[in-house]
Formats: sequence, structure tokens, C-alpha cells
Amino acid sequence: MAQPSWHPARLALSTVTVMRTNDEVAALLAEYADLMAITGGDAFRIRSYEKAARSVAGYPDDLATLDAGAVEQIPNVGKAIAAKIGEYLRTGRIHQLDELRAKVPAGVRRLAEVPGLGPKRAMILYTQRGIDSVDGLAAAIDAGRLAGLRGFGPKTEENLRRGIDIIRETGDRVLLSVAMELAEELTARLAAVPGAERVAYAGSVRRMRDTIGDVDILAISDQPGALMRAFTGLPHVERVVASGDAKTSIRTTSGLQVDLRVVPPASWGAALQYFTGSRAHNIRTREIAVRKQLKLSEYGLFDVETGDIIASLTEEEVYGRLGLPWIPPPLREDAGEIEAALRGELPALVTEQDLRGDLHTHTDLTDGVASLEEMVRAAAARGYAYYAITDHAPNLFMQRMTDEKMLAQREQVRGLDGRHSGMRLLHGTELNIDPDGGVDWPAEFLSGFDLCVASVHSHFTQSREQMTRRFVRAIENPQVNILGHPTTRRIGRRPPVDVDLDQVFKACARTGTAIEVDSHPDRLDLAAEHIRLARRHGVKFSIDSDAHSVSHLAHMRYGIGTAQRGWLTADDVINTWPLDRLTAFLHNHA
Ligand code: DGT
Ligand code: CA
Ligand code: CA
Ligand code: ZN
Repeated sequence: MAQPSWHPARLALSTVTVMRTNDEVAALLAEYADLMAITGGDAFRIRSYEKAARSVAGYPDDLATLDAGAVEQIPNVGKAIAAKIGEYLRTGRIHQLDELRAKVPAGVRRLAEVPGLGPKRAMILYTQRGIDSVDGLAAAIDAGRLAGLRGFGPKTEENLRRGIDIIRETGDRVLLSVAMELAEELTARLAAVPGAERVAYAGSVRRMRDTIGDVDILAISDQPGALMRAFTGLPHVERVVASGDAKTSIRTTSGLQVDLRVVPPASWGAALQYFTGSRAHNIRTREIAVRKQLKLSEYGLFDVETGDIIASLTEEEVYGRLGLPWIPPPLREDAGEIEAALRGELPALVTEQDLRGDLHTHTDLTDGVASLEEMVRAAAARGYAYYAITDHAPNLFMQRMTDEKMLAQREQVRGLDGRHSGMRLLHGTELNIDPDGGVDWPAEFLSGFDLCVASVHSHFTQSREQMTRRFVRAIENPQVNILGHPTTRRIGRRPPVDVDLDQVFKACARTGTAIEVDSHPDRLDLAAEHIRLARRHGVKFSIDSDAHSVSHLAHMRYGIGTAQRGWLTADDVINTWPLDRLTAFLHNHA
């Protein structure tokens, strides 16, 4: 039996849900790399397949339309990889991949995804102890059966327990980006079906939660039967879970459930309010209704005594009759939004239109897959007023950065400055925070950059005290402007580091260091609940794409969603500011 596959990193590569050929191929190359890693393949080869997967995913032209020669022209795709891609395009298979798949049971592949375990040690567990599933690993730890295995001390067991919790928590949930792209595509297709008057997604996707359990779509149609038939006939459908004229549920080929509900036209607003949730928010709105002798349901707001309908057509009307302003969906978590609404103090949330630039991006000088010029052109097309290039610094040694390369890039950046729609370029870098809180390069070299992002990329399991000291020291470095992907979490893969966030936020506020909201869908770091905490300390934020390809620039919407869930306004976010205000902020850094 094939394991339901939840590969956050891989799913994040895909840009549409009926996968483009590029995404299919990228997923297969990434899988090939994973399987090589599990079976003890050569590290250099593994990395070259991972790189090729990223290149293919980020490649602008459809692979299906390319001839063999053109495939070899894709960056990071050499002869061997091009041959595999060719075989896939001709036959729909890659035979070496099939062979590797046959060697590794699906449960062991799942096991390799347990944060903190990794492919090599998953294979050791399988060959030495016969452990072939996540549940099997949990049981083995409980029974003390890992004792005596090399590389599995008590500290490892503790980390593995945390990893198992993470993988179980995420369970069948998918990244916001995966669900959002599906939701948008399905609503567009359903809206085109004759009889469909309105179609919209609700639920956790509309609230922009970082992971999604299932997609909830609402529709008004005078031909519900036809709409449901169109729905169950979509190419995304793997199986129909339940079908009826009021509600139909399907499971997609990517393993996600989608519920489609047809609601009476008069109930649209009430239904949208109800099915957007969250449950906790809805409990509060229903309580408010009860106190007003009213009853709130997915059909409307009713007078309890007379049974008359009071409001139901629009959400604004429903909230209005409850004595509340309309509440933006990302705030609907019963996290103080009802109280703020009653006081008339809802925040004016930052929007994607407020963004004037992106302050953390990469090029193919390090691990990005697009050239400086391609990234700059694409950023200008997004309408940015400014854009920072922040490739990795030398201490992340795999990236092979040198002073000379960095200075040569600076020349190139200066040459391109203002050349695309007048967009201003900032030359920056993403520094690596070492285990003691130090960063790459001496202060003198650092002062040549327009801005420095600093992030943790290793030593994730230090003690809380060590980790806190490490962060605070980096934040106090006068050259560091932005703390990048602050907790280093990878959703479903790696837990956030254990650090005293209060101390981190205090240090940021004190030194004028901005905290990043990294928009990459498998990071969304800082997470919403921590954003709110940081904001109370008076910290400023930078919402960045951390793009490694042109298509990643569009991830900003997920960072914006997360920032909205964190109650941020445009004024809280430094890259909504005009360039002169931003520059002053970068210079006044204590
Ligand atoms: P998910 O799918 O786990 O990511 O999260 P949601 O919020 O989309 O949850 P879901 O799909 O179970 O239900 C969608 C919304 O419908 C939910 O946010 C609130 C509403 N809802 C569903 N069932 C109930 C219920 O039993 N009581 C209340 N008050 N609301 C419900
Ligand atoms: Ca849902
Ligand atoms: Ca649902
Ligand atoms: Zn980074």
C-alpha cells in the first residue's frame, strides 16, 4: 500500500495543483535525491539532484514543450539528469527511480521525514531493528529498543519524540500554499459552470492558517446537481467521499479533501460567516447573538421569539446586527478580535498592496536558481520601489561565497540600480549566525552592505540559555538589520528552536533590529502568535519572500496572511515604508 504522502518541501515546489510537468519532474527528482540519501548514495550526487529539482520547478518554460537539447540547457541539469527527464517525458516513468522505490518500504520513507532523524538513520533503524513506520519508532523508543544502537543516545531519543509529535500533529494537513492554489483553481472552475452565481472558499484557507486540514467551498447555484457533477468530474478528483445536492466531498489526487456546499442565496452571508470559522470565533458570535435574544446559524441571524430573519445576505450585515464591524478572516480566532471590534479598535491590517519592496532574496550566485538580472526584472514587474539582494555569506560553506564574488555582485547590482522601472536596488547579504552568535566577516566589510539579514542555519538543538545568548548577541551586532526566519522552523519537518522569545524581542526593540516574517510557505516564520508577542514589545517587522527563484517572489501573499493573523499594520512593517524612511531605519540601528 502506498503511504499517503505528505512531503511539505516537495509540495511547496508545486505552483499549481494539477501539476505542471515541471512540478511533476521536480517532485520526482527530489524523491530520487531522498531515496539516494536513504540508501546511502553519494552526497555530491544527492545535492546535484536536489539542485536540479529546484531549477526545474523554477524554470519558466513548460518542460513538456522542450526538446532534449533544450532540457540540458536548464541550469543544474546535466546529461544524466536530462536523460531521466527525457525518459519521463517519453514513458511517464524513470526506471532508476522505480528501482530505488522498490528497495525502500514506504513506511521507511515516511520515517526519514521525522524531524531530527533523517534518511541515513531511518535506514539504520530499518535494517538493524526492523522499524518501518513512525508508529513503530514511537513504540521502539517507549520499549527502550533503541538502546545500544550507535548514534541513538538519550538526547536523540528526546529529539525524536519531539519529531514524532510534529509529524503526527501535521498529519494529513497540507501547507497553506498547496490548499490556496487548489482552492483558487477550483473556485474559478466552478464559477464557470452554468447556473453558478457565486462561488467562494471559506474555512481555514480564507483565514490563512499556516496548515490546512480540508478546503471548504460555498456556492449559490440554481442548478446544484449540475454543479456537483462538474465538481466530481474535475481532473483533481481521486475519489468522491460523499455526494448530495447540498454537500459533496471529494478527495484530490494530492490527498486533500474538499467540501462543496450549495447554500440558499438568501443565506450567503451567514453561511460564509459560519463556514469561515474559526469554531472558537463562531462560539463567541453565537453568544453575542444569544444575549440579544437572537439565534445565529449558517442560515442567518434570527429573532428567537418571532423566528423572523434579521440578517443573512452579507457578512457585513450579520456582523452589523450583532453590533460589530466586519472582522477580517485572518483575525477570526477568538484571540481578542471580538473585544477589539466591540471597542472599535480593530487594526487596519497590512495588505500586499502596501509592500514597496522585498528585503531578503537570493540569486544563482549562491543557492538560488535565477540570475541577478532575472530576479531584478521579475521584482520590478511586481511594482516594487526597492529590492534587496541578500545572497548567503561564506560561513555557510556549501555556498562557496568569497569576498571577491560578493564585491563583483555589488558592482553588478550598482549597474542595474534604477534600470528596471526605476526600482532601487539594495546590496545586502544573509549572514549565518554561528553557535556563539557571531556572524560572517569583520565589521568593516559588513559596513559596505546596504543591509544585513542574519539567520540561524545550524546547531538547532542548543540549550535554551545558549540559544538565547546566541540570538541576543547577533541582534546586538550593530551591522545586523533583520533577524531572518527567526525560529528556523520548517512546517512538518523541523520544530522551532527553543529560545526565550521575550528576550529576543526585547533585544530587537532595544537595538532597532527588525524581525522577519519569512513568506516561504514551509517556513511562515515568525508565526502569527509570536508576531503578536513581538509587536507588544514594539518590534518592527520585515515581510520577505526569501525567494530562491522568480516564482518564489509571489510567496509574499502567504507572509502577508501570516502578518495579518499577527495583527500587523503597514506601519509595523519596514518594507511598506518609503525608501528614505527605510534607509533611516537601517542607519539608526544602535
Ligand atoms: P481545517 O479544515 O482543520 O484547516 O480548519 P477549518 O477551520 O477549515 O475547519 P473545518 O473545515 O472543520 O470547518 C470549517 C468551518 O466551519 C469552521 O472553521 C467553523 C465551521 N464549523 C464546522 N463545524 C462546526 C461546528 O460543529 N461548530 C461550529 N461552531 N462551527 C463549525
Ligand atoms: Ca477546512
Ligand atoms: Ca471542512
Ligand atoms: Zn536563510
